[in-house]
Amino acid sequence: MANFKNNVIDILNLDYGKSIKEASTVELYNAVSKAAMNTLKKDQGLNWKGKKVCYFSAEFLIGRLIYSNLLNLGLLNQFSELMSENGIDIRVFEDIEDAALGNGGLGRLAACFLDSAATVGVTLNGYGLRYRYGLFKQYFEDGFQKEVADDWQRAGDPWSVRKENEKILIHFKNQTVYAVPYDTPVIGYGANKINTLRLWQSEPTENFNFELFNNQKYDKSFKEKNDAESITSVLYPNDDTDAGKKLRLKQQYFFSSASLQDIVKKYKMVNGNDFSNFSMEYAIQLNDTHPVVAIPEFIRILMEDEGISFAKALKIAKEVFAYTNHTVMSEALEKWNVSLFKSVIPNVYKYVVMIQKALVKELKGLGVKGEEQQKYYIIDKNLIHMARLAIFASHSTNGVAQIHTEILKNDALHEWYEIYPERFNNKTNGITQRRWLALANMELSGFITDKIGNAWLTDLDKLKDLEKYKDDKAVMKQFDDIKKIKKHQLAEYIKKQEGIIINPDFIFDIQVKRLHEYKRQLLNAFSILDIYFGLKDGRIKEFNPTVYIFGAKAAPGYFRAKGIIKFINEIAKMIREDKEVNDKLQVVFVSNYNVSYAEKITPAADFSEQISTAGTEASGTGNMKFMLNGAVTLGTFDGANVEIVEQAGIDNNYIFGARVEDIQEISKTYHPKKLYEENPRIKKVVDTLVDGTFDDGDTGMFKELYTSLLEGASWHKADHYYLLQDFIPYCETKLKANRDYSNTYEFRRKCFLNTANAGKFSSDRTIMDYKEDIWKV
Ligand code: GL9
Repeated sequence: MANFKNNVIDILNLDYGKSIKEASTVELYNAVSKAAMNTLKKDQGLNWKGKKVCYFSAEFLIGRLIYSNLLNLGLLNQFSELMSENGIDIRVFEDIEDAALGNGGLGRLAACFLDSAATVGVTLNGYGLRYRYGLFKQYFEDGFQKEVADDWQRAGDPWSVRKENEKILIHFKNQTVYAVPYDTPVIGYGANKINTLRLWQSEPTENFNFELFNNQKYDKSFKEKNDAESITSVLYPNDDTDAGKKLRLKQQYFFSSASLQDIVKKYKMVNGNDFSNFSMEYAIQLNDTHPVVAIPEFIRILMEDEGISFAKALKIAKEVFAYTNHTVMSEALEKWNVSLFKSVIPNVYKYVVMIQKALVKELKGLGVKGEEQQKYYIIDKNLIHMARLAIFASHSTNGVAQIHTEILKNDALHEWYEIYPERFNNKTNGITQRRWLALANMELSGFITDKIGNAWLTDLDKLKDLEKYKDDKAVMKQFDDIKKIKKHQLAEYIKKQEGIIINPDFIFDIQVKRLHEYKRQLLNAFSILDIYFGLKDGRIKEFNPTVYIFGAKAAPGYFRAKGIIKFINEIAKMIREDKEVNDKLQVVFVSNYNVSYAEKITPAADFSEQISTAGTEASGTGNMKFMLNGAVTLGTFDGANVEIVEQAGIDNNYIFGARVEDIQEISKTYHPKKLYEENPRIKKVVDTLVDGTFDDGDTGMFKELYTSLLEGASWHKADHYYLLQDFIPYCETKLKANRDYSNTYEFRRKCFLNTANAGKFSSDRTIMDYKEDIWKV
């Protein structure tokens, strides 16, 4: 360890013939990473002797690894010293690309789980896809979202090791490819445990066909290579929707099959051909429906390669697999067209049919009558229902927040809960405090450690000890000062990134997350317009200056989401140019919101906007990051907001709007157009979509949003997410919160109590819950 610094110097010298001062950022990055890798003991994760959890996920949104690895290895101080000795800012690696191998919450959760499992000592290895290009990079052109490819390996990938000898053949109907593993060590805090993230890359079985090449058939010989590489070429940029594409199914099968073959091979090396012990050695957690094809593939492998009977293979599968549901959006519960499925993996389809037959037999045994059976069918009307397959052929189905699990049980998956109540359980999401507090907010983290010691780093419930300072004005002042620092830093960063100057003395009211109708960024936009008009016409007299900050990527094919981005950018421009209000109101939509941007944004928030329609956001995890960093939640009773308020107190947050039960009632007679016609405030903001206030460049986007609210479309009824229903309560709550901010001490005390009560939302706790209830490690 002591020679870590020298090691960096040696590597730079050997690899590039340069000193630290001469090295480029990329060279320095590679040298520091390599030196850190050299301090590791051999990775234990994949070859661990006890029970191993395999976390199958199509997405791991790990972000930047260098700082978190240095922290967990205890090398951050040496690194900082080395940089300051050479006059280099420790933030130098902020120019290095994030590894954005995920879309949003679901992929980020997987990354937090890796950190937490290694820290709490659970052997959990991640299995996924090594995409050549991660989630697209976003920029704005005249307020419209544009996308460019994310070449995340541009500076190299010094944290992974290619395991050439462990590559595996994957067979599709008309194609065979290699899955080549790249292993990234996952270092627990204190480096006591090192697990592995194994990502598979698709490659041709022969680099190119020499015979064809010699026959001058260049095209065909290169086609084989391209077809193979295309499987892991790009992450699907869809959030919560079913891409339904052949390539997506290929990706899912590719990594599921590779991971299973790998696991079975390792199992046999230790246990021989006796599979009766398999579920004692392995637990496989399926992160959403994306890897559910692993279940029939597992049964196929046991039957075809190991000669095990179907009944026995299904029994083992049920013991080994567990499924996590992350959303109730019906578009997101994947269903594969039978003919498409058969055109890609006909050999696996056979086993889906067998599972379907076993299901029908079991339903009969349970007394489910003929006509009631169909709603359970795994294969139904030419579609394969992946969630149904997962629930039937596993022992556990979990939701990701209390309210979400209740909705699964009582509504979305009610029929399954009726026959298998014991399979359903809740595992409220969490976030790793190492990344989201220790690294993202060193100022607050130093303050906390100064007050209560540093045990919170591995035991977040310790934050509760902060409560004893809640009436100490001097301590609240320190806490307030830290928020000021973080706001200044963010303002600096936004100036650098976006070229926009925001006032750090304003309230920072922030909504960052994927752009989706159900998350209701449009409702936030409307409320800002309402405030704008209220300030102009004198209706609003008491108002603390506020900057409303947005960050969000829209799926490239999601027309409405892109319309909402353009709309918010138009509002931002109008307000910026209006001298009458721009000393009180600002709006900024930051570009390319990603994990690293979130690390800067989260600590600077006063208000955290969590305003999804009740019953739509399964959990949310951004809400937890804001809470931990001392923001109050302005939100609905949805997802984990419910538990946040339960922990921190309803008086320390701002909750508004219809609840799940209310929505169920309201939906029966909902008439948004009536609300629009009867309430002039609603009418005024909605009309800006069509009355020429804003320009959508003749795309028809704004008109389409207007129609979606008042008339609906073939696929959704009018105002499907109840924006107009919640509009007035939202605006009133927002204005009340704004006024409350005037009492700095009282307001910061609320923020402080949020931090002090965030213990539950550590992903360390979540992992322990999975371990005890599901994995039984
Ligand atoms: C999501 C849910 O929408 C979130 O509410 C939840 O917090 C996370 C993690 O459980 O999972 N499901 C889902 O498909 N996404 C989620 O964020 N979407 C993306 O990851 C883009």
